[in-house]
Amino acid sequence: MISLLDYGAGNVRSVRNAVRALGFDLQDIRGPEDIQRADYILFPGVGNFGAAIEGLRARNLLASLQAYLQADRPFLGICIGLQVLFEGSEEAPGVPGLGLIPGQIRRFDAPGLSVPHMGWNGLRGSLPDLREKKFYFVHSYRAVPEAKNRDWIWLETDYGGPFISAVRRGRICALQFHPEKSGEAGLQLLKALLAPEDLPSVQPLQEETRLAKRIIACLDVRTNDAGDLVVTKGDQYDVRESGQVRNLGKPVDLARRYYQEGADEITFLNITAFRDFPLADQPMLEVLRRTSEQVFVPLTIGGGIRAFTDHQGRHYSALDVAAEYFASGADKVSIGSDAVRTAEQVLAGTHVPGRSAIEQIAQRYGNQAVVISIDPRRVYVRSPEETPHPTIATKIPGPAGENYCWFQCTVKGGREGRDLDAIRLAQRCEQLGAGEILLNSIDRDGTGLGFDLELIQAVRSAVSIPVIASSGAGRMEHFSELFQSVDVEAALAAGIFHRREVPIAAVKAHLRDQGIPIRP
Ligand code: 1PR
Repeated sequence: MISLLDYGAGNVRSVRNAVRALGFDLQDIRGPEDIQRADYILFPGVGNFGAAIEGLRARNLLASLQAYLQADRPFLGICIGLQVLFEGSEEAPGVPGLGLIPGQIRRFDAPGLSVPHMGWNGLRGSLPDLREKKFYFVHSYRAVPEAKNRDWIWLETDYGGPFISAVRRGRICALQFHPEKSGEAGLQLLKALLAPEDLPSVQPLQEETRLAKRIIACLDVRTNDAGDLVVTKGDQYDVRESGQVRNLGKPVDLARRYYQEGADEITFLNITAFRDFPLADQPMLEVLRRTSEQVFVPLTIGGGIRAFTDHQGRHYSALDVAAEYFASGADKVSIGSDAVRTAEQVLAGTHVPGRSAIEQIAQRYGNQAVVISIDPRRVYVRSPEETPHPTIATKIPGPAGENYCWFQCTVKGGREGRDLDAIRLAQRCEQLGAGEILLNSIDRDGTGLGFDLELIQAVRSAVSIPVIASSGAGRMEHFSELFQSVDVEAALAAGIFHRREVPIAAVKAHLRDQGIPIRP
């Protein structure tokens, strides 16, 4: 029996699903007496160090957890569940940690490094059968190996220098990465840790680990004219063919297929949620719940994340909407139209600090949980002086031979262009606390002509958070061309996978042949 310590932040549904899928029984810790009685405590954490400690304090669990750990009773921490074992964190100055392990948690700070460290990386000092495997990390702060914590270090990983990716001593173990989101390799490791007698001994490895480039499968979801929720796919955002919404399959089935084929992440975009209130969309929430029971890689959901007042005058904040998505199994939410509105307010000087969806969700669930989905379209000009927006000199001339363009933000699924460019949108959102950019291109979407490398380079060099390049993949060479020319963290594609033109495994094999790090 595993006792789950849920202090009320983030998505613990995935951990529950993974532990149950492995055949263990789970019970929730509700008070200090449950800690005293526990045989094995599992402490998953996402979000913020300070919130985790405060959550333990508010539930009166701090002292009993410390006593449990001091007595060396079986414990597995995940992510923040590792960090709280240390003395403190730069993320929450002045908030003492549990103090079991000497040292402070520090922010990644190497120059030029994208933060958060998000994606699939290796483990050094690894278990022998995990040698080739990669595991899913998502964090901005990390434990640093030092002489005083050396006897706790189990595994290390490299990202702008080495950091501690797992600690282990006696019966206490904690992982910085998410085994519950790390596919089959993660499930195997989780199983071994929850039944420690099965755990093989450690064989040190010396090689440097590398963060893999992620391949993300995207499912645009909407209700078709018959009222069924279907995966669809547009050409330059037009999803109708002969008047009908294109139906490419059922969302849960497709997500499971992509997981089995090796997708590193799955993204659902509820593409008409800007019209309807997403919490009224119970089938979409059900899709998320059922997917998270079967798919053990990160899930992102976007569409309709904004404040809303329903027919009865009841008000829902964007945080309420996001909370429902997280509770249904999402690891990240993606914000489109509302991010544009917020950035416009920031630029107009009318933004009230702390009020935006980006800030509120990042504050509660952590920056890594907030993705900004940008839907830009090229606007051509003859010279940079023709527009106040930042332009690029382009090698893809416009319809009248123009050699400059800017990237106009759109809202409502590309239906409405705004007086704001993608670069400034990305920068403002990063400042407000977004953790990642999903960069689409209306010009390239569904065309199979390859990614818009000029757009991607322009945004990549304007922000320091991870960037997912999207739209236009038509051949596997488009992925290698992307990663060889722009230092983005991930590539997202839809049509090429839905139409079974190129399997995900073939894209990965091609990238590996080109020397690009991927998760096998
Ligand atoms: O504005 O917060 O409600 O979010 C709406 C979300 O829905 C946004 O993320 C927006 O990108 C998305 N969306 C809205 N309308 C459409 C549409 O297609 N009509 N889909 C749409 C956007 C674009 C990509 C696509 C890639 C790859 N889909 O996600 O999957 O372009 O396609 P490809 O590989 O086939 O070229 P809000």
